[in-house]
Amino acid sequence: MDAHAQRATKKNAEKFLAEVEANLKDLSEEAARTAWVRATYITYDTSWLEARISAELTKLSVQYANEAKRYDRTDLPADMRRKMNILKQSITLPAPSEEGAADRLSEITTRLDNAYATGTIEFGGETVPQNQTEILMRTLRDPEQLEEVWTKWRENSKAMKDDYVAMVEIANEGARELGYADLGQMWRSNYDMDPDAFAEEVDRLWGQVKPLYDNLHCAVKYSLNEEYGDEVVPLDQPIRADLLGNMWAQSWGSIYDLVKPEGIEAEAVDIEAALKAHGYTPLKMVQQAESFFTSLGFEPLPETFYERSQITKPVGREVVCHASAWNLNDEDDLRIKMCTEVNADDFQTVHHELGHNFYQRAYSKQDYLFRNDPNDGFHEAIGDMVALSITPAYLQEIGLIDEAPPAEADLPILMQKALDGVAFLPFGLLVDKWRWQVFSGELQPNEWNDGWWALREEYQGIRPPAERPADAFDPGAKYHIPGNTPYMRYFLARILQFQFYKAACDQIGWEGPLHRCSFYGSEEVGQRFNAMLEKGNSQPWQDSLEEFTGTREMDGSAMVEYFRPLMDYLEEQNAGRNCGW
Ligand code: X8Z
Ligand code: ZN
Repeated sequence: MDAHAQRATKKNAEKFLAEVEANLKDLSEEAARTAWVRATYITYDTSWLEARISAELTKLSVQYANEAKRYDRTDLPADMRRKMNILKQSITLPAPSEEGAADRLSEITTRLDNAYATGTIEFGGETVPQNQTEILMRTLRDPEQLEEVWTKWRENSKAMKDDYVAMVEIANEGARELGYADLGQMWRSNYDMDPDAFAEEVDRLWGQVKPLYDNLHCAVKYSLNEEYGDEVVPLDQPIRADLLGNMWAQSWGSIYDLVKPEGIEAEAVDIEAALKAHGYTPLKMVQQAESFFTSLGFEPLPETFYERSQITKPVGREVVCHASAWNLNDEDDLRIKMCTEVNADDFQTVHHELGHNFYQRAYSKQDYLFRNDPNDGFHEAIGDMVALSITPAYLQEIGLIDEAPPAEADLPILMQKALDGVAFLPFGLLVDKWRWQVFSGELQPNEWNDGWWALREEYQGIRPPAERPADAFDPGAKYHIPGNTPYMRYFLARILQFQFYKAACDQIGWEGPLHRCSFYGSEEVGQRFNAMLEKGNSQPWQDSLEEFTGTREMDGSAMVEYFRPLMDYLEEQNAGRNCGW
């Protein structure tokens, strides 16, 4: 069809959308299968194939985005208008139409993703692959060794910088061609609200939960000071980033043993120990997570899920270990790709990933362009909302622990959860604050690393273990930067997860303290939840949120309520302390 010959009538818009949906469905299935093969078997050839098809998909998506603009002034029904908007807004990395740009862009992005996945460090006389470096950061306790692993992992990302510079230039040009000021503005445009209002919205949400973070930060700083002394953890400075039990200091659950509440005998449940004591394998962890969803009335995963998923790291070939969930054909070819180990983090992550899969299945009956979430925080919140129901009572019910801990264990349990969920908030917020500054040119390439650390200090109150070298590209040490996955979704998800959870607990008539609620086994919650999931991206997120929770606003107060007992305790502990940084 010669698009330019068509007049921008409603009838032509209908024809246009039908053609777009058919063609994108076809090409994206092929692209997804190619991407799967590359991510689970990284070679020169699989990378070549993926780069080629992803360039083709980018070109087609950009072409359709431009054609959609022709209907900007046509009077269209709401669903068609929404599809046009989706076409114009939803390309993560657009290329300009200039010959060769899309190909260059996808060569770069494939190379960046591979560089991250295949990065290694030399430590203790061994070559350690990416996913094992994460485990070292979780388990080592010697500050010198932690600094060594932390610093060596960031040697890998230095080499990514030139590619990243070129990528930003091309994708920004692509965004400008589509009518945006820069790529950051394009990303912020995808939330059923004005892009500037969205930036204010995330700051508002952060303001709601920041007191919780500040108190957690203070308590952790003092505990680490006790453990490591004034020299390693001076009380008047941000915390050293490598001491927090995580490669990026984004969630701190692994240092629970160092920072657990004092003077309380009861302990949080040691999930890793419980999994190991009960002979859990990675496969069994996935099946356990699946059974949570089926307890809500969701259909079991298809056989092919277990045949085709990558649940553990295969031997003898390079793969992308960073966890992800896929629907290869938009019907029922659901899979996860993980390098699962038996530990608490991965138990959380299998729930997270299955949340994606059950969501993908729920909206698969929508028209092609609506097969997504209405706000990218939703996708990330589903599995995490379910994981909040992993209470001691639930763990006892599934036989992972013999006895539920006494009520005094509430504080340690909340502390454990806060170390992951609350600690994550400023990190979730700042990754894209940094990218927004990079895309807008507010930060120039020679300022990128310092700009990164300025945000890390401002929001997280952390600092690098030593001054960073001039050629460092530390943001590249986090998967989502070379992987080009927008990150604000995880911040939103952290807020939404508690909102969804509180709504589900209200639906089952829960009257106890919020943090003890588990909606395991509630088909009523399952049905109402599924009703929201099925809608996919066919309506604004405000409508979907309202249908499930009764409110049209994202709101951090459910999270604040959940952690209220911990907040009271922390405020008491921190009274008179030198908090802040
Ligand atoms: O990337 C993920 C998921 C895949 S969508 C494993 N997450 C973020 C991260 O690891 O940085 C989940 C929590 C935040
Ligand atoms: Zn996810």
